[in-house]
Amino acid sequence: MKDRTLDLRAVEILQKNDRGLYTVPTSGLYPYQWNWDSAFAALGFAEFNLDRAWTEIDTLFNAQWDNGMVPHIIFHRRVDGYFPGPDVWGTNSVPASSGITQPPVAASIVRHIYDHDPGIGRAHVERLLPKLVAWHRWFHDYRCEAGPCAVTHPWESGRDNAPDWDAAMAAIDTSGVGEYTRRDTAHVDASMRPTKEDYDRYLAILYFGRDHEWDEAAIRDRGPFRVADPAMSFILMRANRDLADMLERFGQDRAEVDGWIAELEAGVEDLWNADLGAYDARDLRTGDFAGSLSSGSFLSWYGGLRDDRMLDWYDKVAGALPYGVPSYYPQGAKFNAKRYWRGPVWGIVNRLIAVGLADAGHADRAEQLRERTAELIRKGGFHEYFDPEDGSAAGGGTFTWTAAIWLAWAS
Ligand code: 9WN
Repeated sequence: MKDRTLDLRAVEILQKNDRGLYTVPTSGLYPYQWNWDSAFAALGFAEFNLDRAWTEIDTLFNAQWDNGMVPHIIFHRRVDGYFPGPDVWGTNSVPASSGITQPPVAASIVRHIYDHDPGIGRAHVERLLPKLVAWHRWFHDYRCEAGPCAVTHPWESGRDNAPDWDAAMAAIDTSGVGEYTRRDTAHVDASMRPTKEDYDRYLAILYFGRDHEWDEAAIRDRGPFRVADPAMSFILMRANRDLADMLERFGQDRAEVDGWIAELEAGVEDLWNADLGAYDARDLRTGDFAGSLSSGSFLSWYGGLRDDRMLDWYDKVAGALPYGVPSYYPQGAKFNAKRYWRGPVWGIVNRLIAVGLADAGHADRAEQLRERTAELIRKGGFHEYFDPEDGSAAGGGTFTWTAAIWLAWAS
């Protein structure tokens, strides 16, 4: 049933987080433009202001690097309160930005928004298509290389402290990191955030990129962290399908993108962990599986795979707790209901999983996931994420992407 009060509140949150040409995830904790947050913001804006939705995407792609990379944070103007800020990244880009990327949900959202009103969207899509192709080509050159898609920093995955990265993170040398002051724990309780050891390693990996002047070949070949990620692979696979579809509709050649889809389809087979019976992250430096069943594994349907190998696990994980798909499986030893990506449930991930489930013919499960997500928001408001055991709200408040998925999907 539609809830007019919550609809209005969601619109109000998007407007409050709107900085004119881009939207912050939430003021205070995240005062800049983040890549996949921004794409989700556009999804939400499209429900009531299509022009503003296109502006969001246009601003994001105006920050694209010459090599095709679209950064994970864009520091349009200096704001106090977030660490690590532009000076720490040292990318010298204009506008200032971080040196890594984030999950490429943008092409799929562009296609979704275009379908709202092709008349309004046509000129935007025409301008965006070459930029999207360049970004995806960058992924295939520097992150996938004819295999599954890897992340070179946990922040790149958007799932910062997921247990998926634990083994690879344990190998990071933090001896050169030195002193620094975190800002996140001034905004939210430290027990909900990554640990100090995590942050030391995040910085050590960042410093490698900065010391190599963000040279992608060096990061690819010698970077300290390189983990193939099912979530990134499936999101890129889906984004490639949506991009190929748009290219075709605009009378352009889709062969290169079709090639990438085929490579990813073959590549994700390397991520099937037969012992776990699931898609699993894999450290490309050692070849070892993480042995971690996270919500990203359930994006195989979203990626477009039509086998149901993940269905038993889905029912076990989604059925274990009352509120949707936890970021790490509750049966796992590392499950923590409050600590960020080690257990809590995220509305945006639920939406991605549900879109895939519906496409693959599992409409009942998709609808149940939507309803459970809506229930979380009705109970706890538009928070960053939620405890999957009792549904309590966690992390930052008045969060852009939670408001956006309410408007575009959950309500
Ligand atoms: C680092 C903004 C971002 C999200 C990520 C989430 C968190 C940043 C942080 O916040 O990451 O990029 O400082 O914790 O993990 O998914 O995009 O909402």
